Amino acid sequence: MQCRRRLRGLIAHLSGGAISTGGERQLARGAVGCPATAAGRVHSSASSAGPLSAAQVEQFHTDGFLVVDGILSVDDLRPIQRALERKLDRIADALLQSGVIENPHSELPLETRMEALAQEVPGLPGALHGDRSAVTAMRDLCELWRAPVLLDMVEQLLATPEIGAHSVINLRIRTATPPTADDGNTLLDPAAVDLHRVPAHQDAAYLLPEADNTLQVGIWLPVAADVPADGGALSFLRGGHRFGRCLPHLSAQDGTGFLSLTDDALGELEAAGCVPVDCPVALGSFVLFNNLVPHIGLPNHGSSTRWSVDMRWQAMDRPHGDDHNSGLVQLRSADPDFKMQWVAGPKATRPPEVSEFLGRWGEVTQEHAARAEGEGGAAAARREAQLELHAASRERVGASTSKVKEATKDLLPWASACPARFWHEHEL
Ligand SMILES: O=C(O)CCC(=O)C(=O)O
Repeated sequence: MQCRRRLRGLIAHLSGGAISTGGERQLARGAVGCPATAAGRVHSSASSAGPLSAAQVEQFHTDGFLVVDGILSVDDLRPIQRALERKLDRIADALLQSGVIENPHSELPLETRMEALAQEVPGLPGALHGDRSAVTAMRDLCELWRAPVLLDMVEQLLATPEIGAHSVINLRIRTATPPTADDGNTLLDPAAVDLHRVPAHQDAAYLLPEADNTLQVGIWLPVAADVPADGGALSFLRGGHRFGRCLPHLSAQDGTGFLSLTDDALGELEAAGCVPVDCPVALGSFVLFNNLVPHIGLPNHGSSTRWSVDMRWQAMDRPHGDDHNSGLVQLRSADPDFKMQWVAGPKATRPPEVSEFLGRWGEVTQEHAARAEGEGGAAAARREAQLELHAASRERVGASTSKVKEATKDLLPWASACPARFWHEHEL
């Protein structure tokens, strides 16, 4: 599948409402791809035999992302769909028994059923997304994570057979963007916040700096239905990983808890000629991406929920940077005696100066807040409005999430557990 390139302002895509220090800008038209300015992130483009062609391996390293068709099929995803349906059945039943909902909408398929349930229970998608242990307890997802054909492909990209599964894995349930939400999420209506829309970021920003120079190969795939560009697809800034560093991020300040690249950082990417490329993905296809390539989740203007999974792999001998989940699970090795076990290695150690909530970006956020206040007027008013919205949407959804947690507490883990004790390693 071809990615469709749309030259429109990346800042206009921003959902997180990063504290803006400038007006909206449009990305420059015409330039394609950032120059290779990065030192120290040279990855071999030589590919061992595997499912990707040499051209695809090259494209992944050049662009920072790659849409791949024909390696998985729709049938490969059926077990995951069935597991999600079973899980949702049990959750809806528990919500019904507890009086949280009146209608379990059992007759609907995954995509529209979640839409109907989330109308009544806005905390439901987030509660499912947020429960990583329930995700890694899904046998069928774990099987996909270590599927030999995917590991063959990852081995081509990492140029090593010593492959670990990174602990950042998400089941995302991206309900339709509220019709009243604008692209910047700046309306002062907590119900209009698109809580599942991910602002522009580099994945590395969520981890400790120790992992900035580790190549992590992310995979993002729809698991229920095709994802068209306007159905909550991802958009990548082509070549943005070749800056070779993690650019400054701020708290999105809109109730989502996400991080967002600063306007200055986006300006730097724009000046280097990086352009956004929207990537619609058909069921059975997927996008691979580098942990330093900037990307965002586009709004879901469809009428159904986008169910997707994203997970990551990296070389076992590189820092993973995750201090609050777990470490790596080794999935493959050249050692003939290697026997895969669902046991995660150690967490990274959080340096004392890294704050709990914003990771390493607390200082940048404070600095921007001070700058906005100093500027007074529109910037300060915007910040104030965003903080209010943040608080209101947290309150609204938080109350709903608590009800979901209470009603479903006996269900954990929701799906069949992995063969060994992988999910035991996680903190609930
Ligand atoms: O699924 C989305 O909307 C965002 C995914 C993402 O940003 C990621 O997997 O890093």
